Amino acid sequence: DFDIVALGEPLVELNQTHKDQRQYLQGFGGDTSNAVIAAARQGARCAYLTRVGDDAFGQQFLDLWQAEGVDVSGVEVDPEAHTGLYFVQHGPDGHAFSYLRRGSAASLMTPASLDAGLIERARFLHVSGISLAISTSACDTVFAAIARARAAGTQVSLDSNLRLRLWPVDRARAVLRETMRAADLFLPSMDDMQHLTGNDDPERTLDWIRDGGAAGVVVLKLGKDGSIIDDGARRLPMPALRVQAVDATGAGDCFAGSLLARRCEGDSWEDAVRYANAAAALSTLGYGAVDPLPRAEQVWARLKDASA
Ligand code: KDG
Repeated sequence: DFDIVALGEPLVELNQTHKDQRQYLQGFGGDTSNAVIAAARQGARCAYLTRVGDDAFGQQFLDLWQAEGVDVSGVEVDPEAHTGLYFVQHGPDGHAFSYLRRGSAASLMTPASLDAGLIERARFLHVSGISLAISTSACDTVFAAIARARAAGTQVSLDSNLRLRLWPVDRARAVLRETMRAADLFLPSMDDMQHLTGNDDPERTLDWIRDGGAAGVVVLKLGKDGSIIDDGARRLPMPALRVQAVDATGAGDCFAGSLLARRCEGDSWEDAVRYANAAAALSTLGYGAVDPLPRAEQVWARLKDASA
């Protein structure tokens, strides 16, 4: 059985590590893949549901997940399509992504080929705004996965991960609103919500989410200002850990995966969020979404320093 099964698209990462040069470091990305690897590094038993191309990058991902202890029995290999790719560029306003992913294997996922049995054997199903945005058949696949999770008593976790390159804002708002109603845990970022609601006030944003019918636990991510836990009864601000970030790519995914992993260990929301804040901060200390994801020992050491 599994703690966490995630569903979405892995993307090969080419990360500009020298600002003025045309040098890119190859790594791995894809928000839900990052999250599931982060969770595995915290000790959770994980599986990933996706489709990769029958190409060198698809094979690299299969090797990566297996090396990280992530179950790949639900990963399809598509002989006709490619594994998606993205570039990370760094500038004064942080990082920006460019994608080469249209028609990718993952975007061709369908409900019919989904290995839903894995979802029924898990505590959490984790999906994101990107899983919903990449194509209509992928969106249908996410809805089918959520239906299977709910029927089986598997909790549904949703990260907003809004990418406006992938879908128009009105569609994103409608689909994410529908999906957050089905989620036991909703993980929106303040930046994403600002695009969806037009306001930048955390309290009003949480009201919008509740008024929209979200009934589960909501953790609103405020970047360097930490996060707010709204468990339906109260709202609890949680401070962030201060670090000198090098590359924040994948920090939100590390937060999601670490939070789920700690919930599976029995942590309270408060303890799990404190841990996930520390893990996410540590994940920004190196380039790339996956390579700098911390392991449990590093997170505990950082938490110990912070409380000393
Ligand atoms: O959260 C980081 C991801 O956004 C990155 O790894 C690439 O999945 C990605 C995407 O679609 O933006």
